[in-house]
Amino acid sequence: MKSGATQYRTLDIAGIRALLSGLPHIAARLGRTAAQWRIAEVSDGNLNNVFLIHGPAGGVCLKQSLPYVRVDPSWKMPLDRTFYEAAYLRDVFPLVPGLTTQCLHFDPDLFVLIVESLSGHQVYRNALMTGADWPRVVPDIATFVARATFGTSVLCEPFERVFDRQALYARNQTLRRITLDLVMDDPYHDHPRNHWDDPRLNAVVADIRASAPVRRAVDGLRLRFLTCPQALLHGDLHTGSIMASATDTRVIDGEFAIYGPIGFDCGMFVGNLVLRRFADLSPDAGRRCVRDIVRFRDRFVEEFTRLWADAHPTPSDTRGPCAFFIPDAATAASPGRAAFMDGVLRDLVGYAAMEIIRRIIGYAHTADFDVIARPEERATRREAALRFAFGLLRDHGRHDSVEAAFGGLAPETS
Ligand code: SR1
Ligand code: MG
Repeated sequence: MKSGATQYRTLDIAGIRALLSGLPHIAARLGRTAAQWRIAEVSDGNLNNVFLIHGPAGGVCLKQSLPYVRVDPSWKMPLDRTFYEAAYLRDVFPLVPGLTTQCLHFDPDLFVLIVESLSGHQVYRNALMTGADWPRVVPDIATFVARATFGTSVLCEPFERVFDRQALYARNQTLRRITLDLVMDDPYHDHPRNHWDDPRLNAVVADIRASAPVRRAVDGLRLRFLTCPQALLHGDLHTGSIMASATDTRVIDGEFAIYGPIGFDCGMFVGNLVLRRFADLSPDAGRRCVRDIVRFRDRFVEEFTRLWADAHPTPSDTRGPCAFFIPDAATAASPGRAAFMDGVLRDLVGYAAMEIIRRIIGYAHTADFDVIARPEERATRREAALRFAFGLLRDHGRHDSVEAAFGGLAPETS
């Protein structure tokens, strides 16, 4: 990555106006003169400053890395995360053009990323918390994961191109380290970054930490996270990384992009659907959650399998994709492909469980449970989510299907 980091300064509203005035393609998109642009800070995530800029002709979204964690300035951090987000957008946008945003500009000195702005969208977590039930979002996310991962893997591309890309994202070590520590390590022992406000959770936390099968599962998933570069991942695909409306879905915030196991992206998303289910007091929350997880699995497998069926092996000297496990011509069956997909879904279950646990007892919680007014109810719901995730990890690898792992979240109907 090239950078003149000495020119870095954190931009305020005047600085943004000046920067954008000097970018003709952005200024044209906004329209008229800089004095007419409305600039509002909308920083919401843990790491960066984010601004929306609107002019008479249109809008853009500007994101700037800070030299520290936005929500904890004492936690210093290099600036390169917007570089990786820009790279991720450039790599996956052609694969999923309607399901993410286009990178319009990246400034390697200021670590500023500019993307198209969205209108009429909400953060999907917030939409779910206020009762939205939009049928497009879950299949859209499944399509996004299938296309973005398949298209950046050796199942689709010559290994030379994939390995060059792996080498670039291998440098995104700061954010991989955060995921490794915050998701896969801290919650499983005492660490000052962990926190939970209700002692009623202490017993289940102790049970999780004392369990040998959980330890084995976590160690296995941690190792796969570091040693299985199957495809380019979004790396932080929680429901706050999705902007949605009833008719449109966009994945944002790809700064955690790395090569890793495909089931990691699937598990992050599914884990957040499960968090929502435990925080949702409405009677059909369980049924909706299982419906959505099954919808996600069905669409993901369908799309990934379709893409794989269309990939054709090429002679090795022409450097085409490596489409392994060609289906049997007579039966169309490919046990090798089925085993690969089973492995992805096994990973999904494990990483979903780890996401649930870290969002309740680790550093970065989600807002889902905060709206439950009574502290006892909040604690009961969080404890139930932790017990559920505990079971997923304790039995990891022994679920025959996604239904076997998550079906218990829906109440029995007679
Ligand atoms: C210090 S960053 C904490 C969390 O925020 C991001 O959104 C990721 O989820 C990360 O784990
Ligand atoms: Mg984020």
